[in-house]
Amino acid sequence: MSIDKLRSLKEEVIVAITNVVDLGQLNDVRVKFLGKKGPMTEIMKGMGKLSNEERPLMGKVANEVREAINAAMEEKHQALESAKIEAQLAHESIDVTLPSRAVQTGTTHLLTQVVEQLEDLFIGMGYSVVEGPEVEQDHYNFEMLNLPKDHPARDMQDTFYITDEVLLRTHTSPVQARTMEKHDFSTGPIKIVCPGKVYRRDSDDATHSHQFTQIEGLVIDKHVTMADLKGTLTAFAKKMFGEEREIRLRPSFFPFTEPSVEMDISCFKCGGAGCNVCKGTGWIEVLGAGMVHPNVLEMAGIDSSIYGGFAFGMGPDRIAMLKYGVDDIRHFYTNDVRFLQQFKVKD
Ligand code: 2U9
Repeated sequence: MSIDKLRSLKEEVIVAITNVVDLGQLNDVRVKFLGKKGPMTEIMKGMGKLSNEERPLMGKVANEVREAINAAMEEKHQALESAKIEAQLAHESIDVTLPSRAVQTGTTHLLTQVVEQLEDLFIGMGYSVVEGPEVEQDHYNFEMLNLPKDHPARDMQDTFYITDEVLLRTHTSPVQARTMEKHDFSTGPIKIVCPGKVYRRDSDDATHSHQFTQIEGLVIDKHVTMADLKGTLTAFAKKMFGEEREIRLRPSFFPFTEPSVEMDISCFKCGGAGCNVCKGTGWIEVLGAGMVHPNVLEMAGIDSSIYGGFAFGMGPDRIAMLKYGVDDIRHFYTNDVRFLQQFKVKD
């Protein structure tokens, strides 16, 4: 092996290293030229056969060549490693400017929306919201509301009884009865609305559900008149169904109010001319109300010769069905998201 051959071997290896495109090929070059059977090993092995004069120069050049090759190898190795990392980073990079995938969010249930609208409306008129137990005592659900033991509304057919004395409340009125019983008039009048779930034994169909919602109002003070009730209900009708609404009170009967009325609003669809919503009458029934029966006041320990007031009750299910054109009460309780999503509220 001459010095020239050694130098041209170096050139050959450097060119081979330059042309390498990945770490695998670089390793092939290493094995081919520097491996056990490669020319470099041969050269090193052949050193021993050289004369004493030739050996130092050949040894020096061979070391230079080996170092140059090793340096080129190392440089290429690092270049390929960094290229590999660069490629990986480019591949794994995240474009933070891309729009994200839409997250499926829930929405406030339509019934909850309507109950909240009603609460806000009455809070705006100075009422407080009061809630109470759904599992109730017969005493608060019936007895205190002037529904004695033999009253037809207490029929086993209509009420879910748990024991003889405990039941699922059939209306939210027991919440008012409990409030009246513990009220201290030196702190001011009673002015409350009581929303919540109520239960009645019923066969479910498009207009009946064994569990539905109610919101009832109660005002007790000195000098409360039916004119106050009428003004309150007119304000409710206009705020809930439009400023153009008129109301109509028809005589009715409830055991807990006397006199009792039912309230109709002028039809919000046809304005009173007659249509499918008001069934041709021009009027839509929306709630019941009346002046609290003296028996109810006395049973709660309130002197009916000094205090009196009015009460009203309505079904948010019915209000929501009318206002949003829902044709089946069961939609509120079967939780089909296709129904619920139609009433999505914007936050
Ligand atoms: C007390 C005294 C009086 C609440 C009232 C009504 C009339 C009424 C129904 C309408 C449809 C309930 O949702 S509905 O089924 N309610 O017509 N409710 S007066 O009177 C009370 C309540 C509590 C202590």
